[in-house]
Amino acid sequence: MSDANVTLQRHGAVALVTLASQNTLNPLTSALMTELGAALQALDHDSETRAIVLTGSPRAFAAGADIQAMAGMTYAHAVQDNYLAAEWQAVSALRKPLVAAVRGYALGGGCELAMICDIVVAGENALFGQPEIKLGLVPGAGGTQRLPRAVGKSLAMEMNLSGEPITATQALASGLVSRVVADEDVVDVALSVAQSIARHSLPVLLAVKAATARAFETSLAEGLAYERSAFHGCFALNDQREGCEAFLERRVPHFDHR
Ligand code: DAK
Repeated sequence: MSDANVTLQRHGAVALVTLASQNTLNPLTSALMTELGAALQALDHDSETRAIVLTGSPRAFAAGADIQAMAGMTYAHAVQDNYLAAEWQAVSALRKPLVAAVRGYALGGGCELAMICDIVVAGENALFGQPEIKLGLVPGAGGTQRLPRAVGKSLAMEMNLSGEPITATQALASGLVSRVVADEDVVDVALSVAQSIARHSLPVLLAVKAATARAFETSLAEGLAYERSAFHGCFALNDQREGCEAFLERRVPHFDHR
């Protein structure tokens, strides 16, 4: 697949999806989000793909939703069309592990898109922010919800209320990203993180992602019950037998993803 806004490269069981709009700031237009959602949903259904890396340009992961389109928006239009909801739903519904490789700006919807990803690898010059307040807007895709869960109340409030971005170093210290590396290494490091994930059993990867995501959705007791049920469910898999036997036989497991 290759089109105007999103490109796809395959690296074995890992797919590299790149936001590549003509404007290297990657404004998240409806067209771009629709293409991205379609690309990710196709990969979610592709049995050869077990992990996905999402990146942007060296200048920007993404500078947020399309301000040009929002400038003329009315409340009636936004609410009747459920503006941007469907495009973003397709991305956040992804079941396979998604690693963000962030270089440059990750602002507004760009920061929120990174937060939808399961793991974020950042370049040393990356900037994360929710500048919507400067546009007279409330963040619309997780800035008020995922951000406080990721970085805590005080920093999230500061970012959302001031609109000022934080550096990659601050993002690492606050837990928004898992690694900071040289800008030129970001995609390779994210690919290598994704490769280390993609060597595992696909149904178990899906279960681990779903169970870990539950931690942000539910009470501890309900989350633990969900996890226990997922754990018990693994005993229905060939891959559980193979994984345990391979350990005891001191060999590398050969998962058949069933
Ligand atoms: N949209 C449209 N165009 C953009 C843009 C954006 N977000 N960001 C930059 N551009 C355009 C600029 O207008 C400029 O266009 P020309 O004048 O060349 O035609 C070109 O890109 C280059 O931008 P600059 O000249 O500003 O470049 P600089 O290097 O000086 O500055 C910057 C880079 C990234 C710091 C700056 O461009 C900037 O501050 N951009 C805006 C960032 C921003 O405010 N982002 C938040 C947008 S609100 C939702 C889902 C998502 C959202 C909401 C709801 N639902 C699911 C309901 C998301 C909302 C947002 O993200």
